[in-house]
Parts: sequence; structure tokens; C-alpha cells
Amino acid sequence: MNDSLTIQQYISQTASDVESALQTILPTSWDVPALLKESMMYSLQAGGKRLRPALVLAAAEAVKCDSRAAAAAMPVACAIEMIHTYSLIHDDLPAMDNDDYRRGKLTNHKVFGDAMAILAGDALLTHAFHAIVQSTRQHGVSAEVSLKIVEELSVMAGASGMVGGQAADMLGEQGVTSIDQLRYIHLHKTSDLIVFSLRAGAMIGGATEEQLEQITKFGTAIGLAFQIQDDILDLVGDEAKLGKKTNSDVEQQKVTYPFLIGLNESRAEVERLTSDAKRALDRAGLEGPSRLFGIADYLMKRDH
Ligand code: GRG
Repeated sequence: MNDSLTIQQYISQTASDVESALQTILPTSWDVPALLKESMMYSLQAGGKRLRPALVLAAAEAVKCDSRAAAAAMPVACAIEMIHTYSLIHDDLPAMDNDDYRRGKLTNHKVFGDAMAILAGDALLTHAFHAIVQSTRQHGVSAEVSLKIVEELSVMAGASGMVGGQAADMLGEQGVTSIDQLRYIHLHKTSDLIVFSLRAGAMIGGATEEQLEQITKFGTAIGLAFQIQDDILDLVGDEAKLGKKTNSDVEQQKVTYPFLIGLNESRAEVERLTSDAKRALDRAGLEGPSRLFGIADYLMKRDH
């Protein structure tokens, strides 16, 4: 990809590449019930930031600076977006968060009904694993690397990863009182998919175990920073809506970093985590890490 792109341009370029690749992975000719496919595509095409796919692609390129590494990583980038989208569809259901809007559009169940939304989520989750296997078939990713990616995804998206984080969040809804409990939830609900995205891209690029270890540290830290920044933006947005944009009196129902340690300390934590992440990335000694450094800074400074 063109080296002179700013990080925002890089993210929007990868987003549009991923959107085209998703059309191939779920082709119009795909012989599945039309409404199921419509429901899957509705949420996939609802216009998310495509952050996780960008991390897969940027990590592959960081380890091996050639465009073939990014092409081979594309099916995995699509797979992670399918899993992320499934999690959002299920999270919005009446039995979970009961949300009517997501990404500025009606939620999946509001358009297709609860049953079809559950099925669309299930189908996206399952099809993600199919897409990863395709990276081996079509782009020469070794079967060993593909298998390792499938194994890591099944852990990071499952009971000891994202689903576990969501369950801990649900079970602790009223009872989360410490940063450690909250950190556990964020690490699994949010960071695990981010860490997976980076590790999968890096594995396709041919990273060593030592590099993967530092990339994991980088991902864990930017994942936490991303979630804290998300909670800061939620809070600041809500206060702006209420016309009371203050730094104190943090009053909200949801237990978040701003709720537990205040807005200013939360902002400082985002900066600390981003610095830690960048130090780990430095230690990884990659061939072309500039996109990853750029994404870390972009996430810290983002305002949406
Ligand atoms: C239902 C199994 C299951 C899991 C749900 C993703 C999730 C776990 C819940 C959604 C709520 C939430 C705040 C999750 C934390 C991760 C997060 C900030 C998700 C939003 O990711 P973005 O900002 O979304 O990348 P877009 O829309 O840009 O893709």
C-alpha cells in the first residue's frame, strides 16, 4: 500500500479493501436463505471503523514489508470483522443490551427480528473460520499457520476470551467495584480480539515467537486504551448532550474507568498505556512498524 498515506487515509483505504473482500467471501451467488444473507450483510455493511481488520493487515505488513503478506492476510481481516459484527448483533439483542441503534442504523433484530439476528450472528461466527481456511487455499498461507490462527481465534473469541469477558461483564453488572475486576472484563471483552488481530497478521508475515510476545503486549495495552477511550467518549458525549461538560461529578450507571478513577486520571491512563504499547512495539524490532505506531496514536487521540 502507498507509503505516503496518513494513518486516517490508511484506515479508510483498508476499510474499503475489506468491504470489497467481504463481498467475495459472501458472494451474491452464495446459496443460502436470502433473508439470512441479507441480515448478515446488513450489519457487515453498516459502516464500522474496521479497526480490527486494519490491525491484521498492518501487522502482516509490519513483519514482512510486501504487499503479498497483506493480500494473504485479507481473508483473516474479513474473518475478524465477521466475528466482531456477530458480537455486536448479539450484544444489541433484548436479552443483552437491548439497543435499537448501532452504527447509526437500526440494530439487526429491529429490522430482521430476534431469531434471524441470532442466526445471522451464528452464521457470521461460523463463516469466519471458513474464511481463514480460504487464506491457506488461495494465498499460500501454510496449513500450520492457518491452524495456529484458527486455534488462537477459538480461544480469543470464546469462553476464555471475548464471550467470557461479556459473561463477566453481565454477571458483575452491579458488583464491579475495583479496577482489577474492570480490567479483567476489558482485557477479554475488548483486548482479546485486538491481540488476536495483531498476532494473526504477524504470524502470516512470519513473525518469530519473540516478536509475537512483544506484539501481544502492544495489543493488550492498545486494547485497554481503546476501551477506556471509548468510555471517556461515551461520557463526554453524554455530558455534552446534557449541557454539563465538566471534569468532575462523574455520574453514570455503568462502571467504567471514568466512573472509578475520574475523567482526568482515565485520560492519563490512556496515555500511559499507549506509551507502554509503543515501547513493546519498539522491542519487537519489526521491519516496517510505522502503521502500527500510527494506529496506536490515532486510537489515543480519536474523538469518535
Ligand atoms: C455478545 C458474545 C458477545 C460479545 C459482545 C463486542 C461486545 C462483546 C460488546 C459490545 C459492547 C462493547 C462496548 C464492547 C467493547 C468493545 C467495543 C468498544 C466495541 C465497539 O468496537 P468499535 O468501536 O465498533 O470498533 P465499530 O462499530 O466501529 O466496528
